[in-house]
Amino acid sequence: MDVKKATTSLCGGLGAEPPLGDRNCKSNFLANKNKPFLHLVIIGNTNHGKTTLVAAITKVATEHYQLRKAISYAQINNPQKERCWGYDVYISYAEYETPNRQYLLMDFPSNIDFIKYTASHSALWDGAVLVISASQGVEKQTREQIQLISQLVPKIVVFVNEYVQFDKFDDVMEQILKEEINELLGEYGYSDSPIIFGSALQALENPKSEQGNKILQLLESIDTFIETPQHYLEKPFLMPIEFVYPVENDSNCVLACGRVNQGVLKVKAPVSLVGLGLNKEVIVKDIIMYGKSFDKAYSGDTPSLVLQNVTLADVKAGQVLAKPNTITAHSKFSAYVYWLSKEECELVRSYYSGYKLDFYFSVLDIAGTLILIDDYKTTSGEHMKIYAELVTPVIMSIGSRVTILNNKKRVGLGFVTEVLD
Ligand SMILES: Nc1nc2c(ncn2[C@@H]2O[C@H](COP(=O)(O)OP(=O)(O)OP(=O)(O)O)[C@@H](O)[C@H]2O)c(=O)[nH]1
Ligand SMILES: [Mg+2]
Repeated sequence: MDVKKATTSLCGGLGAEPPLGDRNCKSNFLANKNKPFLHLVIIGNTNHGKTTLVAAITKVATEHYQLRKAISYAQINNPQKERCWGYDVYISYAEYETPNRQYLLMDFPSNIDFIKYTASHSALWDGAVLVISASQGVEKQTREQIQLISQLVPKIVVFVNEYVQFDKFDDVMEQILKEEINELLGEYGYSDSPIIFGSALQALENPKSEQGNKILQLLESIDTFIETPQHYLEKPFLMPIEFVYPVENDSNCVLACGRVNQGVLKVKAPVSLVGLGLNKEVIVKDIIMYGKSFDKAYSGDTPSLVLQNVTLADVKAGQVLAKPNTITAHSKFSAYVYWLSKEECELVRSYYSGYKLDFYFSVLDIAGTLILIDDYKTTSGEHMKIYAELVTPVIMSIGSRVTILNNKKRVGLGFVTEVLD
């Protein structure tokens, strides 16, 4: 097998289970590697104007900066179906670019798609754009979405939509709405979020108008308020292994694919291969992305690493590659979990604190005890914070994905929000 050719095709997705950084493949960020590339998600209640705002953002960015093509509302409102750990999720991707950065914006057609995607992927977004309709204000779904991303997304920028329709929307009402939004964001640890008032629809219809300028203001706020995820680069290198392949004609090498969660890896550097009973130092012989060799892989990249002096029997999905002596295993954690609905789950029932379930980290299935707050019980189709204690410690970090099984049947999807012990 030609390793580079093979990894090019891997980047396009691996059948049912896409690699973690699959979304990167939709972008051409490698074409402009010296400009930071950020992932944003657009959130907000149904019908508050999310998709219109995404279209307006790409339109205004194109008109003003002339760096990329605009994407129409119709294109964004036609989401792709993706298989997400065995479940169908609908997502739209839209790219835009400013002189400083490149962005990939993700828009979900429904709240349930957003919840399923968030619950089943590791730390994903560098920031979020929250849309709130001026006429409707903050709604229950808005709060739930902020709660869901609060452990994962460092910064939120707010756009209050349909503002111009309301002649009666005076300074006092604007102030009241701002306070309501700030209070809500403050509850989940967000402070100083810029709040821009405007009309996505009018900006889309006339990007050079005053409303177009509001979108420009939004773009500038995103550029300055949402930080370039540099801090992940300063942390020690860490990459969970998602897929493993043999290297043809070289039984001393193995190809390990995944997404770099943090840090920078240099080719030929020693790394620890840890987990599933193994802790071994190995050398990274080559770093391959999109069919090309690179001398470094950065946080956010999705490389295929050629590991030297290991056999296929050593390397397994579920292990991690890390800077030597930087990681340990844990047995207690909290997680945000979506309990599969009646339509999605073969085993519908409620669980209480103390219930024994299996917690599946990548390929690793570990028995553990569920702990819920205030004697709460779980309900199918609901999402909530849980605690759990495993019988054996496993390598995990904030954002690690966990699937919950009962009697070998998947009942919940989630991600680790806190590592406790
Ligand atoms: N009058 C007015 N209508 C708007 C504005 N922004 C969006 N709309 C309209 O509101 C409706 C919903 O907008 P979308 O952008 O599809 O809303 P959404 O949040 O993506 O909706 P879902 O994807 O269904 O959750 C559409 O008919 C838009 O044309 C605005 O600023 N003013
Ligand atoms: Mg929409």
